Amino acid sequence: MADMSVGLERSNGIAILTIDRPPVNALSHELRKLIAARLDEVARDDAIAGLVIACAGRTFVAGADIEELGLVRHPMLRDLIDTLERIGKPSVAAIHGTALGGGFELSLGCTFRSAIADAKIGLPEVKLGLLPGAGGTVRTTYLAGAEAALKLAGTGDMLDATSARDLGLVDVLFDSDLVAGSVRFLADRIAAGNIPSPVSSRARPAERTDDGQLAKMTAELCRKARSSAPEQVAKAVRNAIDLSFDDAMIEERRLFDAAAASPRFRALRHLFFAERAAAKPVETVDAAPPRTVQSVAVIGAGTMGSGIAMAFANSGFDVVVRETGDAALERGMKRIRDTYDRSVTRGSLSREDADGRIGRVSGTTEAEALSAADLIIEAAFEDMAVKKQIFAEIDAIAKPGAILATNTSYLDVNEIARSTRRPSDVLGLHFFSPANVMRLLEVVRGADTAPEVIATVLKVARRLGKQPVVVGVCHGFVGNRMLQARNSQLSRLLLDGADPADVDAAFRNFGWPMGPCQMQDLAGLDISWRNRKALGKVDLLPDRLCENGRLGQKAGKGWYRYENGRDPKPDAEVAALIEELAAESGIARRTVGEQEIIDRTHGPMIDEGRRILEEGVAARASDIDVVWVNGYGFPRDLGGPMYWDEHFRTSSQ
Ligand code: T1G
Repeated sequence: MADMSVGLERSNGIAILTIDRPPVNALSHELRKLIAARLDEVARDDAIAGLVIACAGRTFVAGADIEELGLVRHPMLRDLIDTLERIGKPSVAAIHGTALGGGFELSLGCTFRSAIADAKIGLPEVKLGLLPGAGGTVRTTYLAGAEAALKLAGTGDMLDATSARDLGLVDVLFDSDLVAGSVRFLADRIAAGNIPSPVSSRARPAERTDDGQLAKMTAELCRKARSSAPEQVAKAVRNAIDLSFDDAMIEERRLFDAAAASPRFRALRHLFFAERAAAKPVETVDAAPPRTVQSVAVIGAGTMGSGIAMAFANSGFDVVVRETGDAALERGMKRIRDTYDRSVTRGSLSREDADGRIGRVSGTTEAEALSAADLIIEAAFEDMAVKKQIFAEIDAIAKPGAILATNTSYLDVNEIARSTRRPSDVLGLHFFSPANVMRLLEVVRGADTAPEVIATVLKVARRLGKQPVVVGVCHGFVGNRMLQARNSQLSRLLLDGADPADVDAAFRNFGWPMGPCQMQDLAGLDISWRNRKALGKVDLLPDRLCENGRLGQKAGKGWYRYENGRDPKPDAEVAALIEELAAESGIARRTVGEQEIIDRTHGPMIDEGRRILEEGVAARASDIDVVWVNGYGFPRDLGGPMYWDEHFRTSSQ
């Protein structure tokens, strides 16, 4: 109890209830009891004409306490909000920070909502496989209509205060003095006698929302989320239109209870806390304060280098991209300009924003330009000799305290660090392509990397909006090492009797966005072909595809053929090649079912994950889950590979 409080002050007949439970005022059972007691005090005090609910700290209530979800502990949030509506006195929720989930629902129990200009509201429950469980779908539909309610609760995205005001979800905005302004606003409305009824008593939206439109929106929401969770939101919104308020609330609660009891919610709750734990690794507990990073240099303007440069420019960093030759530099800078221009054309970025980001990226062929950088990221050719030569060069130029990072996706970071005189300032920052889009960032801790260097790059990762996971050094670190294991039996599966379309269909049915064959065609079969040759390894089937120029989508053919450039079509040539190689290997082909495909790909992947944990390359099984859902598209509803293995994998696997 000591770490939370609910204060109550009085100001000229207006009570100010202040919730204070760091870090985000999450509505735990204990907090709900304290709030209920204060509401009872307000209801019984005739000297109180109105109530402002505010929060201390960095944000208004950011939701129910996710740890407690699914537990029945009275007062339930739904009941607390009903009590708030019935205290018989007008109220204002004064919103700052992010009023999310149960926090925004609490505000909907008030007569009014006020917000500071940079506040946000949201109903992110769908990202946990849930739906709002305390009236959020019903009251939002009453205030803003069905389509707005479905969009807000179906995407789970935050809405800025101005947009919320335009939708009727917020009544008044303040540039400053939120609480004082809210007290004055309420006092004026009371004096004018201009007090609307509680949201639950207001008329439902008049317009008849088109069922077809809601259905179309729902399908699109599910497609984008790669989940059926938005369907529950749509049902609750539909009920808000068709049923009485009370009946709609009963139905919302029924839908919520079912969702909160589901394995999908438990998997997504696991990931919620796993992602936060991964960003706070044990290494940085006693670390010195993070260093300042504002100027960043990227070495290499290829696909990865330009993507990394954009990731930093998107987050307000100044970036200099260094290439050795003018032509390569111009290609990279053009790739950056073209990418932003496409975003403007698509309408996802304003011209002004795009120009601002382009303006933050400069190009050079001069090594000396690197000397001012706080952080230098090498994104050059995936070859140890090249990288060691680059690191020796930048070690001589970089200023003291600069952090030197390699974007290698496989190679030994310790060997690279040893090519410098500052190994404690060297580590790996493994971005995933496209680096300006993919959230995962494997932070590869070298044997000599200083804890404060880890703490510094974690702070940078947060500013980039990346999901960092600190991993140790081994071939392929966590993600790519397990990817190799997952694909280790792919060729043999195909020779045994599956075809590429069977394998990819099994993966899609499992929940992957696409299967390994299509993924390899997309990335280019020549990448792993080059890797195998460098390691002196042979994989007959893909080697033969590459030898026949079937390098993937970019070559118009790989495992599949691509007539119109993108859609994979099974190719008789590949089928014949598989038959031929099977015969050469004396393999009698047979039917290979979906379960066998999953067993023989996911089984080796999990075994490799266990070895990674035993070796300490990953600190936690949940870190491996975070790598896979954020870097490789492992279905979030299954919690990540290690969680899936423990909670979903059937015994036959
Ligand atoms: N419950 C419990 N802990 C929470 C929490 C929550 N709702 N939100 C954050 N935390 C913890 C988090 O684990 C971390 O802990 C610390 O707060 C800082 O979080 C009935 C059922 C608010 C945007 O889904 O989106 O309401 O690691 O690192 O980056 O209908 O936290 O420090 O020990 O993320 O500044 C709905 C979830 C719940 C919002 C802040 N609400 N939170 O981001 O900090 S379900 C949510 C967030 C619900 C009702 C339903 C973010 C944030 P630790 P952080 P941040």
